[in-house]
Amino acid sequence: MGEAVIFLGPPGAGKGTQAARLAEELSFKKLSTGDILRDHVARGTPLGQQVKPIMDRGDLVPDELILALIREELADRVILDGFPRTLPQAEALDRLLAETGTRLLGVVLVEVPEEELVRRLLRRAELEGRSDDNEETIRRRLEVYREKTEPLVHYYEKKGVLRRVDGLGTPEEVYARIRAALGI
Ligand code: B4P
Repeated sequence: MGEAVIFLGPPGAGKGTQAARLAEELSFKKLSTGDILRDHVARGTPLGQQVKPIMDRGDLVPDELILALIREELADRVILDGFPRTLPQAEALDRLLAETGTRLLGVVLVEVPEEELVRRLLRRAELEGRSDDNEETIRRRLEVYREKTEPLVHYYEKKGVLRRVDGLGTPEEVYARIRAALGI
């Protein structure tokens, strides 16, 4: 029987950072839809060419493209970073987990105030130069998060699997809170 952990939270909350560490320590596969899409863009694949303008605007890539990626990449023990991001994605994931007999260990919601999110993403823009880390796109990504992804908080809360974690502080402090919240 497989096991999965989901990381949920606004852009810049530290999901990618925390998911990477948890995956390494638990020997789970980290599946980041953002990383997979950026890799396609960098390699100039047909999918990459299709999604680049969408990502540069800060909008979400269509659900059917994301679901095809997830079906290909899902593993036995997996940390999902940046997926699901819409209700149809969450419903499709539920079906996939049921089909593969995978148990959801928890959904970690990393909570960070908006001013701090913008500050972190602008700092990353200076360090890494990601094309979607400019102020206009960051505002759009936050808007899309509130509209499309935030409803998942209620969705998972109703299922009793949501674990809220304060994302302020050092990555080390946040990580300790996540381990405690998941009880693993
Ligand atoms: P993502 O790659 O998922 O981008 P993100 O939401 O910005 O999160 P990320 O993981 O990069 O940032 P993090 O919070 O870890 O998505 C990018 C785009 O891909 C989307 O806009 C969309 O177009 C597309 N996409 C991806 N998945 C999709 C899906 N399922 N459906 C549709 N479209 C999809 O970290 C941010 C920064 O904060 C980092 O620089 C980090 O170093 C720093 N940081 C982390 N923890 C910190 C801490 N405690 N203190 C200070 N800084 C910290």
